[in-house]
Amino acid sequence: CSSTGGSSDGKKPGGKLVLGFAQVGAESGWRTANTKSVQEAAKKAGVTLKFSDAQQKQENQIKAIRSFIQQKVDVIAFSPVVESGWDTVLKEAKNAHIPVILTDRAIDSEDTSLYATFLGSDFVEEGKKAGDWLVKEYQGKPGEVNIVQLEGTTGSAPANDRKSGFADVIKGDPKFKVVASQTGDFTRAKGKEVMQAFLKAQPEIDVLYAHNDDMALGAIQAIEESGKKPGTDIRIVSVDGVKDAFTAMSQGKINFDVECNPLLGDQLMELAKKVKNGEAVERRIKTVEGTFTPEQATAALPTRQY
Ligand code: GYE
Repeated sequence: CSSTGGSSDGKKPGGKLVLGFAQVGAESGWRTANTKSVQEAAKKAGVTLKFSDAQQKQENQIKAIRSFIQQKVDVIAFSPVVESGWDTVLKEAKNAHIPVILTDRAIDSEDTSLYATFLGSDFVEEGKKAGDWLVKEYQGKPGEVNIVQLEGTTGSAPANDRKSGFADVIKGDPKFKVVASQTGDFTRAKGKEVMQAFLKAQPEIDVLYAHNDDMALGAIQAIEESGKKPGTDIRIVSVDGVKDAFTAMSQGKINFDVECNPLLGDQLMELAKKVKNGEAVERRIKTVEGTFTPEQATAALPTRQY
């Protein structure tokens, strides 16, 4: 790679690190909080952020990454919409000597030299936590437990992993039956629509497992419109831990929420500076997160940031 080092390529205005960030979209409260965190952290760290919103489409993310390569940004970070199909574009980044950081979601590429590090949650663990709660909740109670599942975006790491982590735990007891499972694309509107279909097709639903809070919140509307009580007639376990879900929990409409932390901005800026300087970073950085009962959610609500 040869560079004339001139200012014509628009690189490093004022010597600042230039970070290209290809976001998934604005599909959920979690995502909005994540975007805000990245934008605020960039400002604080003096990083020039080139931000792109892919509207949940992989092709848009690929285009954004190519444009970052063309603009010769210092570092590229992105939260991959789906797990597969990234090798070609990431090889282009590698050939251009631009380090890549995966934030929030992983890819399934076997070539781990295509990215410097992956910062985000352990989604399998989150699915397991949801399953653990369910097993405890129905311990010693006879009878089948009919579960419907609202899956996240098809092919995305959080949908794949939250599904498998949950399945792993509940398979230990045959009374747990997932009677219907479909994607709601992590949005409220889709969550509501798919829950309406579940309610029509399934005579007996005991539990809803939603891969994120926005789908759970959409489903709550569908359940209420059908004349049933969310949280009571149909017990609900969800993932994320956003404010709106905590409000629903304080009203008894969600029974358990597994936390997924969207505030990755500061850590991302730190990592970007390090990889830019060629410093060694850990390959996998997991976010620390907990779980919430309705009591805990109600207590946390006044100070919840997102
Ligand atoms: O749970 C969901 C969002 O990738 C962890 O994406 C993220 C997920 C999050 O749309 O609300």
